[in-house]
Amino acid sequence: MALSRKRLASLFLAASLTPSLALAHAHLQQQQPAADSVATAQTNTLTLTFSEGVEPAFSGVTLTGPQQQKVATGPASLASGNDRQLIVPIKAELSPGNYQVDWHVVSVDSHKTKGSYQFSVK
Ligand SMILES: [Cu+2]
Repeated sequence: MALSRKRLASLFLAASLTPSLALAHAHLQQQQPAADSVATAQTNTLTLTFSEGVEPAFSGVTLTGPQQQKVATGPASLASGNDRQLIVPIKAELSPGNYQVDWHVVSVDSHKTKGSYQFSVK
């Protein structure tokens, strides 16, 4: 049975769309506290917004403080109704100095991405 012209067209469309979908990794678009900003000592949450949905069970951050110490953080979860936004509770008061956030995520298309940014506390 010959494929109809319409069916053939949709197959070509699917084939041409697949590579671009596979390349859609989760890139960090926004973060709170913002990269290179000055946050308050009361900051108790890191919020990271990505370009696509992420899997919280396979995503997380490491927060490193001014004396290169690891700052305790809770498990990452998704913002309600937004699978592109990862929320990480900070379990310690932040002393003044520079902080580095090293993040890693697995996006809903199962690709891994990672990166880092810094902020400081007055
Ligand atoms: Cu991807």
